Amino acid sequence: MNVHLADKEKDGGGKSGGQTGVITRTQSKTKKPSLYKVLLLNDDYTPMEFVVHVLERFFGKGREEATVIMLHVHQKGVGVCGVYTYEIAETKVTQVMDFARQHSHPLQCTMEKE
Ligand code: TYC
Repeated sequence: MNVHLADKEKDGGGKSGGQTGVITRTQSKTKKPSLYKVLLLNDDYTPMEFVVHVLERFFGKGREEATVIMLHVHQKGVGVCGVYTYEIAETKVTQVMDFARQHSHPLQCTMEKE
């Protein structure tokens, strides 16, 4: 965003000592990555204990916080498990969907841009 202000020219070398050619960035070109919420959706069939286990296993939650999130989803219909960059969020969604499928539960997990 602000590299133009920070770009400066540097000596390209050569016997004449002319200040030509080489450009050095004095400020690194960093951009904040977009963040994505990973969401769990409620359903009528997935056991509460399974959802708590998912939150512990894939989202690093302790039993207490996992239970709070699970109950929030159960009561409100949807809830946030965590916020990640795109690739991490996508991986979490895939892991949860695969795990739920392996256990024949209809649990749904999705992501949305923050
Ligand atoms: N509603 C489910 C039940 O009563 C529990 C549940 C909670 C399911 C959260 C999914 O994302 C979910 N067994």
